[in-house]
Amino acid sequence: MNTDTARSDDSGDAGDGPEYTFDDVSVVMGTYNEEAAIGTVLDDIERVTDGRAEVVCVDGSSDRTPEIAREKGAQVVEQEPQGYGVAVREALLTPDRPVVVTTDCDDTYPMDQLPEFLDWINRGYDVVSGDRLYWGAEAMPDLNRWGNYAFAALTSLLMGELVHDTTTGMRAYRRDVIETIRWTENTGLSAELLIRPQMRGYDVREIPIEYDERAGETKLDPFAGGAAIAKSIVKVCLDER
Ligand SMILES: Nc1nc2c(ncn2[C@@H]2O[C@H](COP(=O)(O)OP(=O)(O)O)[C@@H](O)[C@H]2O)c(=O)[nH]1
Ligand SMILES: [Mg+2]
Repeated sequence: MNTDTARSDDSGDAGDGPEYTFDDVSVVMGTYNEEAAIGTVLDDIERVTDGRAEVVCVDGSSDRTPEIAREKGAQVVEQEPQGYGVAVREALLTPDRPVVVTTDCDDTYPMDQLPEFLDWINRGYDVVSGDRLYWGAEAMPDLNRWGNYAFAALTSLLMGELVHDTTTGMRAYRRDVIETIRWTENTGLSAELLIRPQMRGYDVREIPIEYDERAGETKLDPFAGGAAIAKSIVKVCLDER
């Protein structure tokens, strides 16, 4: 995996694949009572992609989140709330555009960096992963930040390769990566979505991203969720060996 921006083989484009634009991109997310954030998140995507990226929300809300999403032009797939990974897996598999970007619907992730994610896909990468910890993630609660450092260390140890942020919610994927691999995890899906492609030899790249304070309440219990993620990391790494 590679995070430095000055690698010589990154300078040109990949040459072979097509050059994707936002007409080829779906931005997808699970949404669960995100009334406080969804308007801003969808407006940001619209502004940054000139309204060209398609948006898919897999929604389990009991508040006005799905109405707001539809008003703003997103495709809403209704689903009983069953956890992060169940929603995000459905969200990843719903669109058919060649590039899929995941985000949380909580206004923490920088939609302004969508062009950078697309750029790295166009340079030939299969997975582009937003590294929240690179700039320190001061807006993240301390417990989450230390947990995320620990998850990255555990993953690096088990994979035998350095990874800086295993549990980030903002990534771009080529569609064939999503469709080729069978996904098994729920709370740990974000880690699985990085580990399996990396251990199967896909070209994975981390890029530094900004991380903002959350709008609205977190849907993840830090202790139960953290334990589930650690378990997924161990299971998936052993599985891929
Ligand atoms: N549809 C659906 N979305 C969910 C569920 N659990 C979490 N989400 C969404 O997944 C994203 C990540 O959850 P979040 O609370 O931000 O987790 P955190 O970033 O770890 O604090 C958010 O957009 C949530 O609304 C669920 O059970 N169903
Ligand atoms: Mg979040």
